[in-house]
Amino acid sequence: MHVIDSHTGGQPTRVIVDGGPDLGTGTLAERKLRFGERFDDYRMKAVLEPKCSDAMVGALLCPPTLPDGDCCAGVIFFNNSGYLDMCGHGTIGLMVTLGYLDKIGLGKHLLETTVGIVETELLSSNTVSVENVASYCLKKDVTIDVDGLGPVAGNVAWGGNWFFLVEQAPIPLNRSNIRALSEAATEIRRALVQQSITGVDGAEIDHIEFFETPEDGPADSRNFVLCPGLAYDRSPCGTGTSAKIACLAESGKLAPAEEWTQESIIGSRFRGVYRRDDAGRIIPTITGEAHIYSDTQLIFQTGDPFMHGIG
Ligand code: PYC
Repeated sequence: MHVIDSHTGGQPTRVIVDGGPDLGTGTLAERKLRFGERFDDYRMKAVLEPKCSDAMVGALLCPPTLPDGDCCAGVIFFNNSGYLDMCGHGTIGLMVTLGYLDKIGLGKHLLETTVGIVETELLSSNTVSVENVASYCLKKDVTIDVDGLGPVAGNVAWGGNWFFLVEQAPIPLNRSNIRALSEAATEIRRALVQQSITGVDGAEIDHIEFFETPEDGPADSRNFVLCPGLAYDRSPCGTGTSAKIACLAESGKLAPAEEWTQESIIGSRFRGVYRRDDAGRIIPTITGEAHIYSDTQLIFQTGDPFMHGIG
């Protein structure tokens, strides 16, 4: 399997360039289902230990399917626990990787994801902006009872994945608290399930996001995001920043085209802005940097007991 690894503000992306599964035809959402049902061993081989860390997000390149699309590619994102709909840092990593491979040049490129087409722009060999899918706040000021934390208030929002956004982080957002933050976020996720608080159509809220206002520096906000496989996002999380921008926009705290700088728990940054489309929906654009660090052939030796990863 030929893979190219990059990181976007510290958060890794592994693009399968060759040797991935043939998912056949149908919409990308149908192919994502088929990936999970029939070819999940490819996901495990690509992103589980011992070949990878838990933070890795995989990106399977697929031929685009939408009839009117002038898309340069289709993509299905996945991680250590399953499949993602959209991934902001992963899109930035993917576009930098396609540039590195000379498959695209500087400029605008449409990319098909399982939740729709996103417009990307390769601004330099390492900088990408992503105009994400329409984002919105579904439920405002929801209070849940959380074991060990008591009542926690937050917003449920969509930014390409489902998020529970907690303005008042239960613990200060610094690197020495990453384990405690992960545990607190895991309890919140569990409480959301127990208290039947979901996204649209009962979708599980599988990303938990805490915020803090930095005392100094250029960022408007620092965040900590727990991903579905319980790894934390080293980047400021593109879909999480989109969900945050949607909440700010809906509460009148951010105007169209006004810039929002989101910083991650490790200090990497995304710049975000939004526009309203003809239907009045919030369309965020996230800009960040990715760097390639490996162009690798993964080897699966006969007899390797952990060929499919440590599941
Ligand atoms: O950047 O959207 C993102 C993301 C989702 C999960 C990890 N990163």
